[in-house]
Amino acid sequence: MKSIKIKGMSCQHCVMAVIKALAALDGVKDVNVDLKSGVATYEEVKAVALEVVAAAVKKAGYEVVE
Ligand SMILES: [Cu+2]
Repeated sequence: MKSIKIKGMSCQHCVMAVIKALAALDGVKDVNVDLKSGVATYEEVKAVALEVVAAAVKKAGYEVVE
């Protein structure tokens, strides 16, 4: 399981936007986002570069910090 920290989420709408953005990536599944900690976790069906994940998060309006 992969784990990333995301900055900028403030409500459940943000959580859904991030989940949607990550779930749309080829190779990513089982996305979970915890609003309180800002941590997103997901499983990789195949290798997905962190830059690709970060770009998707950024496109949704948020930022990967770790
Ligand atoms: Cu929000």
